[in-house]
Amino acid sequence: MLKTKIANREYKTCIYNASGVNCRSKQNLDELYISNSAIVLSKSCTIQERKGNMEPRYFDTETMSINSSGLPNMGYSFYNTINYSDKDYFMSISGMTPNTNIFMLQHLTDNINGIELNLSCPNIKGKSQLGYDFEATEELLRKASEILDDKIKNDFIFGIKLPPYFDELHFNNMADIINNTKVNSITCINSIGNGLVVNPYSNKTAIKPKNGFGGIGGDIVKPTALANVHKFYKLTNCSIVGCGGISNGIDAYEHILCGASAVQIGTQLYKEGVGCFDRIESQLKDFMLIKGYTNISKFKGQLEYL
Ligand code: RRO
Repeated sequence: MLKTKIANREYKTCIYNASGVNCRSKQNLDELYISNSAIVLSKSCTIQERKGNMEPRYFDTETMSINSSGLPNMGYSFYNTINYSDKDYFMSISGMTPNTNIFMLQHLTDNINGIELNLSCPNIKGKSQLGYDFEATEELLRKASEILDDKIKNDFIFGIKLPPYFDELHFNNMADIINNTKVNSITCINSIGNGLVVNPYSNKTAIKPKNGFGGIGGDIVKPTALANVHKFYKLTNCSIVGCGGISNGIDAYEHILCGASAVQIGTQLYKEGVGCFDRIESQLKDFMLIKGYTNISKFKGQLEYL
């Protein structure tokens, strides 16, 4: 019922982890591998191992999360040599410079079935999110397309993870850039960057790094996520992977209705653990039964306007 395709690759279900949650260590990745996650997606990696920002760097409530993890990861070589037999394994790449991204793309092992090039980490002090720099993004995607061209012909997934956009001009400009590259999958959205959560009783910020500023996720980002999913679904030929505000089957349904071929779980996976995949999958199936849909292709992108 939940089978889907991302670019040219087929999957038995359409739900997997958002990069950043439960995917840093080998133990985390193995948990995803044996879970009902459709794909195992790694933590965004840099060439060198990183410990990340100071703690506390994550805080959540019923409706939202804020994080400033600061790209803690085991380093590129670690993620590049992971090998799973009968489940796809994607590597998220988030080099500190365009050149290190290029290097990592040039040296991918054959174990990797796809990448998610992260253009949207909001939490590195002094560094802007690449996805908001249209010229730099265009240049990186052009070079990456050349490097990955042969792999893409063999059904490799060249995915990118975008920050949220909020303006018509930005949706159109980014879609134009993507349409001139070999990108075949777009994950919308990363956390909404540089939010600030405060505690009115203690007068303090909820997290420590960057004076409390961090990426916002959870329920409250769903309208922004759906808007980005739907815009890029309409404006590109890429598969869209929805991410943002999915904690139950109906949230997943809404993302697919707006055009997502698959969805990722971030904040809810952090709160609930890998059991969330089974639960959300069965809730999505239940809702599809009520609606009379036997396959997600029956309603994918079928959003109706008033
Ligand atoms: O590690 C992080 O602080 C982080 C990353 Br790389 C990202 O892409 N999105 C996010 O919310 N946190």
